Amino acid sequence: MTEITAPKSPVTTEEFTDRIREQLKYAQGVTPDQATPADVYVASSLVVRHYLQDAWFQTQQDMINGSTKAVGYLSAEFLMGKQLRNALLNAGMIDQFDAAVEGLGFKPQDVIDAEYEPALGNGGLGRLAACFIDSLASLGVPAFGYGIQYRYGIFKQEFDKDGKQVEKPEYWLANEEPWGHTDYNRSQRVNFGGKVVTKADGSKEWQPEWSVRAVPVDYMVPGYASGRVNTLRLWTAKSYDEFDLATFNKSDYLNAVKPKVKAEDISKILYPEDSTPQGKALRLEQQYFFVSASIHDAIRVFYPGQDKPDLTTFPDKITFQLNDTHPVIGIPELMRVLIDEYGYDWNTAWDITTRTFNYTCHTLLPEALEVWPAKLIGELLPRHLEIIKAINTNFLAELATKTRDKAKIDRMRIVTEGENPQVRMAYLATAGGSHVNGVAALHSELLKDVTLRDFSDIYPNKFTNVTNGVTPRRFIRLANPRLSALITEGLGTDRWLSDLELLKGLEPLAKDDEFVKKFAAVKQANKEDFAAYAKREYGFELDPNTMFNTMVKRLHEYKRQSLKILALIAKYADIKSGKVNVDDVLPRTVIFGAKAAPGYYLAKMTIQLINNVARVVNNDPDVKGKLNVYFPWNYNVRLAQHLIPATDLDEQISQAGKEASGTGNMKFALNGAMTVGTLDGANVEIRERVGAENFFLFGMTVDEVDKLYEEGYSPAKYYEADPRLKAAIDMVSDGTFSNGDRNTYAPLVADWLTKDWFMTLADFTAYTEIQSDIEALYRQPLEWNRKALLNVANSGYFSSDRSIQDYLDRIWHTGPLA
Ligand code: 26M
Repeated sequence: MTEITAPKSPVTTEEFTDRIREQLKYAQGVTPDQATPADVYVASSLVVRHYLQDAWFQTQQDMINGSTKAVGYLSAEFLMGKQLRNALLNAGMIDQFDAAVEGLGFKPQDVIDAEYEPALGNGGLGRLAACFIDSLASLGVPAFGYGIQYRYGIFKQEFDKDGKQVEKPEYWLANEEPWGHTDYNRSQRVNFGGKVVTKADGSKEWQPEWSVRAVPVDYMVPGYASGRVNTLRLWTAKSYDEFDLATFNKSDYLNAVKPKVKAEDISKILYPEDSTPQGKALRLEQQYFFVSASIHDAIRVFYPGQDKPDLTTFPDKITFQLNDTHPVIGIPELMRVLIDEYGYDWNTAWDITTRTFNYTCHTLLPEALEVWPAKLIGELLPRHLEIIKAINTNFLAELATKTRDKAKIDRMRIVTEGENPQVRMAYLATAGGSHVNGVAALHSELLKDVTLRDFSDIYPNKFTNVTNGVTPRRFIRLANPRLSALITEGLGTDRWLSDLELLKGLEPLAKDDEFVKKFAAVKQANKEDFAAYAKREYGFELDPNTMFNTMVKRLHEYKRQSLKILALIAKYADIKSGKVNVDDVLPRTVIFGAKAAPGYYLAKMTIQLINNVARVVNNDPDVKGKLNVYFPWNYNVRLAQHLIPATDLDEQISQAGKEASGTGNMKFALNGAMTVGTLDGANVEIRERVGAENFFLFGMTVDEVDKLYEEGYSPAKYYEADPRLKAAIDMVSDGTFSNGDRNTYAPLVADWLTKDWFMTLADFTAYTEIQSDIEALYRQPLEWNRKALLNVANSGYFSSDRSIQDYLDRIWHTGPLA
């Protein structure tokens, strides 16, 4: 008997059908005959919202009236992915939806696909925020996600005829968007610029120069089987000019409407840089915009109608998690609100503030740590600069009571000295909050020992780890229904969807050849599905009887897509030179997905190289179809959901000590892919859990990387030492992948041979050597699948439900609503 714990549908198929008809008629204004899949999508979404509405009200009421502290997850990005099917799953209405739309003459998949994916994030950090709010709601914890409703999400990626990346605006709101509920009555004024004056009583008054109206757009966040619906509140910027125009009757019409453009620019576009902050004023405006609105919103929510609320209880009402440094301006903002708007003294305000905020760091790259010129902050937020300076002064004084090491104190300054003082946001976050966490065990250690060493020396108890996780609802149940059914069959229950450690129960089944064969059949069917999808969407011809080998993530030097493509070129060169007999080559299909920041020259050149390797290799008859390279453009959540379940081998090959965690690695392991990877980020923990014998490890460790760096790294040495590496690089230089032009990739080649910051060349030999282990195992399908199944069985830890439980226990100290 299989135990089914999935939520029960609140509707029958007949009711669902009637409701869709009703929405088609009254909201869409079409008959079922006239309706398009997009109409049915909107109508169905409105029906789902309808059934979630009471739970949404109830959750908000219980939160406001109860005494359970809420979580405010402050994040500049929420990479949600499509909403409809997720909401249907969490509300228990998938079957009724499928039957209803089929009854109306539509294919459920067409209706699902009609939704435009909100791509309001760059990559890992934004997707993590989306997984976390899903888990918070599923655990029944009262929570708000607070962010920005960008009008343009991460750019839409295309490739031109030369294989170069072209960025197109992603105007995701071009069609009706049924999920967001704009609430004009709960807007907030956010001020900028101007000056600070000292009043007669010595208190400070900020006299801003201009303001923007922050209007919340609310999204339901339904928990899985929890009966709870939380809120994702994304702010959109509106101008106050309509007010001003109406009031002042300006005579110069064109000038009167001009500022409107500027105000509404604030929430216009998501910055596509995710590693090297550009220090642009508009980005700081975005950060302050959403954080200021969110703080005021929380005060409004938790102290309704109170003129003089007792804000010393604020940290008992809500805890704010800072998703990286992007919302850190919230620390001086809460100080300002408490002191200037509510009249608290500095020490009380500081106590409230430090008890309210916690900070998650997501990087180890020094160049990725956000730093703002004090001058810029002063121009945009003069009062905040004063407060930051005062925080810095107090902090340095406190440090002087804790250490006599003057050099150390100096290194820890929040505001640097000199002609162009800078504000270090990571330091401000560490000083201004209760806890700092990294996102995987290794990362948190390196944070303590390297990046924030001085801080962890003096405040060791502030530092903790919370290893990332991913939601099993979207990334197993929705993405991989076949595997989900098999897991439920194997475990005899579907409870794993809310308690993923239950996957451990699959471990004994890895000894059962019949079960392993079923598992293999699931993978094979997923590969066939993906081949059909790739054909439909991209025109690719993938052979599902080859190994599907995937590398999907942002394009970055440290992630080392170069290593993958060089190894592939080396294999191609082996075939071309006759060094290996093509008939002995294990057939592989290598699939890349990656966006490069528009200004990241080497990353964009790497994309161009991959596309041209694909063009040459796929069309070379000498290869006899043994090597295939595909680069589906515009990698996004939807493509991830199709590709991950179909992957045999996943690449996690960053230089050790550079990838904070990775979350793709978890999604692949949970979907029964094997991983080839370095000892970096969460790979370390994945390998510990699934077993070293079920993970393809290669490459230098963090210590070996450090040592080689200290000795003086010279990439050319490795080029000379490994003839296969030399052959691969020479092939890039000699025009094989650029129609004979030897200049096309010259900058990339020069970088490899003279700089190679992330030691791709040093790890090349080890990476190519591990390939024979991989191929030997793949030639034994039963053994391969046994190991892949053990990956699934032992990856339950990587549920974002577990991550959230760790945050609750170690940092937030709150829990589900009573
Ligand atoms: C900063 C300033 C200005 C404009 C943009 C940014 C910015 C945006 C996104 C900086 C970094 C951003 O994302 C970084 C990121 O995605 N980091 C990844 O976070 C994941 C979740 O913790 C980890 O798994 C990855 O290892 C880490 O690279």
